Amino acid sequence: MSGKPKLVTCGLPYTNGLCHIGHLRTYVPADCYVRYLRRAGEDVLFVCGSDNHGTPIVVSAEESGTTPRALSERYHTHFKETFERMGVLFDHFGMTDNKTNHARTRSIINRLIDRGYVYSEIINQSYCTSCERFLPDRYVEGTCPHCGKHARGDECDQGCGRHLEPGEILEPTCTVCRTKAEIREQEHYFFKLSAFRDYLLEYLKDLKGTLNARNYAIGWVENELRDWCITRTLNWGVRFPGNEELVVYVWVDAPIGYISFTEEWADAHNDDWRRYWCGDGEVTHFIGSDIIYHHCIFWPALLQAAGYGSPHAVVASGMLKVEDQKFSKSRGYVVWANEDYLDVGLPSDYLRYYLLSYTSHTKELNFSWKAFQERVNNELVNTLGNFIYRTIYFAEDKLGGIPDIQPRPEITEEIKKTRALVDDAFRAFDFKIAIDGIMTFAAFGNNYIQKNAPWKLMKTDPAEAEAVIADCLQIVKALALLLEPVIPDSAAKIWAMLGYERPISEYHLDEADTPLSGVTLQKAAPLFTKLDDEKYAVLETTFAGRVEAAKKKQEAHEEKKEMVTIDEFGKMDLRVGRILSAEPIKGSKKLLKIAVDIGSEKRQVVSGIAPFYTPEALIGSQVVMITNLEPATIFGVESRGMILAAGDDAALLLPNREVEPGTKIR
Ligand code: B3M
Ligand code: ZN
Repeated sequence: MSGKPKLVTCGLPYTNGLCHIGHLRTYVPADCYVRYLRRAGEDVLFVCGSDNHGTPIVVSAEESGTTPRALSERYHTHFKETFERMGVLFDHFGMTDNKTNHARTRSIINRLIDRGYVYSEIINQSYCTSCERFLPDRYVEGTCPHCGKHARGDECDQGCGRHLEPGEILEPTCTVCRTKAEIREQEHYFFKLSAFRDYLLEYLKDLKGTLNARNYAIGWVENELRDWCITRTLNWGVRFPGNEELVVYVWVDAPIGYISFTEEWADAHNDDWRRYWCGDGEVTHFIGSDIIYHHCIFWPALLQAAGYGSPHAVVASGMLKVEDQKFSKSRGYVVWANEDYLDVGLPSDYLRYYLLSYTSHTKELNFSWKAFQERVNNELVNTLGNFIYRTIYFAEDKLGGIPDIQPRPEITEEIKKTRALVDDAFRAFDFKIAIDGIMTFAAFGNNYIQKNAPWKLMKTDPAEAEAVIADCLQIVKALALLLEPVIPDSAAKIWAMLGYERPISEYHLDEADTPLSGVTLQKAAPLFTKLDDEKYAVLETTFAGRVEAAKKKQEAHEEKKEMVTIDEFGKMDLRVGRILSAEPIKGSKKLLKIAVDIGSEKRQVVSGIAPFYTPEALIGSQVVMITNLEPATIFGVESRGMILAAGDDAALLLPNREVEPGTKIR
């Protein structure tokens, strides 16, 4: 324990999409870490908020016919509520578009300008002549200049993962109207990131957190450090203090949100945010590994330049798979927090347990419903739930409460051993190791009760039965405290069953090996419910349906790609004509040779409508035909055009009133 005030943050969710398992992969461990620190008696503050700026949100708002602010508020509420439902409890959840953040961002930028870390430069930028605007970030698509893969706006998200500066993308296309963009000059402002090379190399050496974050960042800094363009041509965001026509790049005001959310919390709690950001406080950022660059390079340099303290640790979660496939919303390999999970009645603790214990925090996590079912049933229900239920049930039902006996030293020893392992593991962000340790301890409890069989001892040696149950109750108490960071709802239930009236969140982990006293045991109730095969089948079917639907959508999208433009349609010369004559073609049962008056001339075509019309019935009828179809010779007869008909039995298309032959169709 360092005694320093600690601040923990999570990467801010953009307000243009719903909460999914990808978010939870980072937020749940952060919450677990914070809960652990609190159980260990640390002074810790947990803040987050929604990221409201940037082009993706403007584009989404445009698409759904609303304003970026309204869209942001809607998703902001969604995230806030979903996190609460998942037991991810922030002390404060702010919005980057709020006043505090506008003010803090402008103040920091002014500092950077005063200190000479910002310069302006005329740069080439993509410009869409059809939309008549510059194309910042997500408004442009093209080819990554580094790896040649398809890239979107400010990042090569399908290729090398690099950040792309404005104007860098090759073969730029406007994402709104699909017009090829042209390159135009515009004045923008840059942050002198390159001046921080030495500082960053020193800083990164000591950066705490997970090694993936530190090592990637060191590699990038050693390789090359380019200045960052920190302004954008957009009408949504924090106005740039040096030129009010521009806004600040979202990746500047988003991390500054971490500071302004701390400010908002401090204002409401009569505290001083500076003790976290400008004093000896320790800031720990939990993020996804795709934003290591922003948090380990850009952000600490910005803070250093503006005279703030630097983050103490960056914890980056590994990649995510869903049912063995790379996580992908568009391909349906996703689990939506509400729709797929909470709303179908699944308890938040089960998913928390899965996410935290599946693998090491920095490794690839695969979510599958089958593995989920197995782990819930085998580990939560069979090992943990079973032991706790048996212990409390036996004590309450057979012994009438908590025996007045101290736990044996070997039990207290086991608790201390587990506690030490768990302390080390949580502090090292090794959530899986911590949980494995706790579950080993639960299995120890299970063995202990099984081996000693107090139900048998009751007949032969009731005093010994009481001693065994006193030991088991102590194990249950320790398990509740150790598991609170992992499965807080279940831990709270155990705590209440043990008879505590004050919530478990008010207790220190040191309580784990102090005997239960002054509490009255409550009736045992099962903690976890088995996920039966029927329920599993429903979950699996829903998932498969989503993947199928995504595939269909993708196919429809591809078909759409084959659509013709209005210009292409305009190339077809469609006209109304009148049939002058029609006669069978020798050797063919299907074809008729037809002469059509198309105003300017008499045109001969071959048409496959003989099965449906006698020649006599056709003469005099108006038809629609394409007149500039390439000529062809069919059964030795020249055909110059085609009469249009609908369906398999060739219903002829006609104007709904008589028009002059030769009238153009448009
Ligand atoms: N809004 C989301 C992401 O790129 C982005 C995080 C901001 S953290 C300051 O994961
Ligand atoms: Zn355009």
